[in-house]
Amino acid sequence: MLTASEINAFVENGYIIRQNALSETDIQTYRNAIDRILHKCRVEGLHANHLRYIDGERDDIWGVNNIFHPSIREQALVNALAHPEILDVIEALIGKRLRYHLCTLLVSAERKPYHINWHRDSAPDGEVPRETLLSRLRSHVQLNGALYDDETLYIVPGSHRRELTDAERTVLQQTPKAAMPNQLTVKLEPGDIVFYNSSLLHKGYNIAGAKRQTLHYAVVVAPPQTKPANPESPTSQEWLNEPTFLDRLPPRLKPLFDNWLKYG
Ligand SMILES: O=C(O)CCC(=O)C(=O)O
Repeated sequence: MLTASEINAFVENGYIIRQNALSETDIQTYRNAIDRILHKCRVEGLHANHLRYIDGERDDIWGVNNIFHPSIREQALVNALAHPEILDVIEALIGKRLRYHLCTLLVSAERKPYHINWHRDSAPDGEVPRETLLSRLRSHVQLNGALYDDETLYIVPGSHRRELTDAERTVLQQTPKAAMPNQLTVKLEPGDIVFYNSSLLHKGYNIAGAKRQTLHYAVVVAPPQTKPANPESPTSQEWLNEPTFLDRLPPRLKPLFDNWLKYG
């Protein structure tokens, strides 16, 4: 599924882009599903506590979290996680023992510019010890799957495997949206997917409001089978424990959600 050089690029550079991973039919199916979700969120006012609001003000959004919540769930977007061009790639990058982490949508805002600060997902200030970063080289995969042309994600290739440079620290502390040395704009066409390490320094920038609908999913390596389960089920996203959700999961996704329920 992946060449050795693609796997090596993911480890070394922190990302790989798979072009034309999604078919025209996939793209249209996912766009239609996202249109329905956005209608529910923006027009019907559903799911309000799970939206990514611009500037924290509840009048414009750049994303929808927890898209498997029953009030907005679209089976096509559940099935998308099992798409061979997604799940086979994730397995090739980090192995077959997986746990669900998040499924989110990233969308263009309607009225306000979208520009978020440089960060690593686990540390908004970017300060993570090198040993921790090195322990995460194949611990998880995050992806942006574009359904329209998407040049919103900016990254610093290779930054996931080292501590901040002085120049990066200065940007993060003083001008956290400014140009970063060695930054790269991830350019995706509809159907392209970038798979990346979320410890990369990255930011989102869609100042002109170009139409965006992008799947933003993440999967992590599950703990070893010998690790005892958490005595209590996870308290967040409790709907992932409902038979109406679990019974309709594609078979390949069942272990990912079993591990979510087991380890939280
Ligand atoms: O808009 C993007 O692609 C970046 C999103 C992001 O940085 C995040 O969700 O942490």
